[in-house]
Amino acid sequence: MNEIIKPVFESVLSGNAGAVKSGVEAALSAGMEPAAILNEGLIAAMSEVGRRFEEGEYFVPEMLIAARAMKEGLALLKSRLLEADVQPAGKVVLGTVRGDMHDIGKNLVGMMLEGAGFEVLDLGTDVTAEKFIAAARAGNADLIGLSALLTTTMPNMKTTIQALKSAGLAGKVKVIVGGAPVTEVYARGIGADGYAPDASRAAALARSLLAG
Ligand code: B1M
Repeated sequence: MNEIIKPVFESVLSGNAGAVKSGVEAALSAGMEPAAILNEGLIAAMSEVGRRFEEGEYFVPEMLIAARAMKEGLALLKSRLLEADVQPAGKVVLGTVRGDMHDIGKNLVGMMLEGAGFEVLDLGTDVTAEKFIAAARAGNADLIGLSALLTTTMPNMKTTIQALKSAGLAGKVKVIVGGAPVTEVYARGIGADGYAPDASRAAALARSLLAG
């Protein structure tokens, strides 16, 4: 890794938002391409954060702090990326399903997806199937992410997937699901395209589903 991008990478890992900002500014001043700063600095660091989380070296707080620091760098780069017409890895519509107000895990999933280069439209909590459909259509989404934390709201994932099918979006938009009570078997049973047990694996799953 070159000396220009190293401070960005390391500051994301340590969750130092100020240092991420100054590192991105320094890399831009040194003439580094915005897309390279994104890929080699921010995305590479978030993928390392994901690896450490999966291996039990990082926990939710470290992941949250790193993701927030990454967001500061991303905010600085956004206009430059648009000018350079750098395309996102994909467009994701994300939300917690109807009746469910839990959003901490869903927010973390959104941050990891952004860290992996996706454009994320977060619809918040208590999101109806109709809202998911309208947002996916309006935003030309590639993927929808459904989160649920309650056994009583999990069935609304199924309702949402059925409504997507009725709306003719099945096959055009992939659906991934997650949340503490959700399992791989449940996800398969309701017709989701994938399940991830945590935010890091949700980003990896989104990448693999949209890769081919
Ligand atoms: Co609630 N709550 N809560 N709660 N709450 C749980 C979920 C519960 C297990 C607590 C318990 O009883 N032990 C229980 C559910 C029981 C059940 O359904 N069987 C429960 C209950 C009952 C309730 C209320 C009904 C309580 C009441 O009012 N009587 C009520 C419901 C409100 C509603 O939603 N309509 C309620 C309310 C609340 C608060 C508002 C107080 C608060 C939410 C604050 C907020 O989110 N802004 C709250 C909290 C904080 C919790 C606990 C304690 C923590 C949840 C959390 O944030 N975890 C929770 C107990 C627990 O889980 N230990 C509990 C941290 C977060 C990082 O993890 O959300 O699992 P998690 O997300 C993970 C993965 O699941 C995954 O990645 C994340 C990060 O790695 N993931 C995805 C999540 N979404 C994903 C989507 C994906 C992929 C992966 O793809 C799209």
